[in-house]
Amino acid sequence: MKSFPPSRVTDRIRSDLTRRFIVLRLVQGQCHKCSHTLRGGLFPARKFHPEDGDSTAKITLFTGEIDGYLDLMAKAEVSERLAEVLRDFRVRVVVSTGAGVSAESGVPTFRSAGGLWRTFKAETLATPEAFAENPQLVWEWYEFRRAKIKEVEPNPGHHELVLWERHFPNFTLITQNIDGLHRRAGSSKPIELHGNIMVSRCHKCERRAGEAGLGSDGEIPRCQCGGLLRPDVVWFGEPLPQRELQLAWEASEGAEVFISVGTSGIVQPAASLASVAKEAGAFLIEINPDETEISYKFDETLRQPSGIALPALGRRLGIARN
Ligand code: BJW
Ligand code: ZN
Repeated sequence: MKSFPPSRVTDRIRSDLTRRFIVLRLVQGQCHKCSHTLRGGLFPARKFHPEDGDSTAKITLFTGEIDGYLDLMAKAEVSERLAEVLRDFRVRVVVSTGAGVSAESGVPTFRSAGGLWRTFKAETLATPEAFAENPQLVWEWYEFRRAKIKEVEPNPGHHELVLWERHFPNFTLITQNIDGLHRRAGSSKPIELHGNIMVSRCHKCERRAGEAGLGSDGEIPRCQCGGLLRPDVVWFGEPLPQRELQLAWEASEGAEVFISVGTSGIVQPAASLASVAKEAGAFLIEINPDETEISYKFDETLRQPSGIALPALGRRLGIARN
């Protein structure tokens, strides 16, 4: 990674901040406003001062040493074969995303360092049994996560996939994510396999109830049938929504290129989609900074964060920028 003097970085960053996304790799820095010190890692710029509405001002508030600016410098090291396949805009492309694609927006993953399941126990929070046992605790946890998700913005990975949807007429986006960031970025019809955290549904009659929240006294909202509402997400041991699963399965069977982005590939049945595509003869790509349990299935891997790899691949393929 090449280092730029901060002044040069600042000019580049300012131009991208107007597009409201950027990821900085920080060695160490201190916010001159609140003196908060940050060390190492990838940070969305808005994380520094989310309350500051003027995004172009944010970088000047930050007086840290910046070790390069990842987005503009990233190269997509893909084979000629892949570039060739994707150069035909009529190719059938399926992109399947997991928590990693939202990591650069500041949404924690489940199983990587800092992931939710490293701190919280899945079985006490994300199972129907947990809800039956302690609906209050489950609701509070989801309220907390909903609030966090509302604070964040889609990142360059999400934005790039919107460009891909416009570029490839045969494009399907499948996601395990419940954060709705693909839709917020502008993807028109992501297949949400595990539901959406912003929506609630009745645990008794299954009726959807849009967005609901705990009452001011902490009371759990109820459906008109009297049943408790719950988040409209898929917990362990529950079936995936039938229509979404069928659409995802069919798209994977018909894929010529299947790109798995930011998923550990552990959770079924979503993890099987790559195999479905492979058996149907698709070319498989994995985008993930780390090796996964299913990495061996892929024809090519890009070991980069998705907010870097996807735009770099898009540029390499000549996909129109806006
Ligand atoms: C980056 C990055 C960057 C970081 N850029 N990348 C034994 C064998 C096989 C199956 C089972 C089994 N025992 C039980 C099962 C079934 C179970 C399952 O698969 N369990 C496994 C854990 C073993 N599956 C189910 O129960 C499913 N239902 C089912 O099977 O139903 C059958 C049925 C049929 C009929 C009737 C009844 C039942 C349901 C699964 C639901 C999963 N739900 C969750 C929670 C959603 C709600 C919530 O958020 O609270 O979904 S769990 C959690 O995992 C969430 C995610 O969508 C899902 C997948 O996680 P994901 O996206 O892969 O995240 P991570 O954290 O694992 O990985 C992130 C990756 O990103 C890492 O690789 C990083 O390296 C990478 N990364 N930064 C790119 N910047
Ligand atoms: Zn009901």
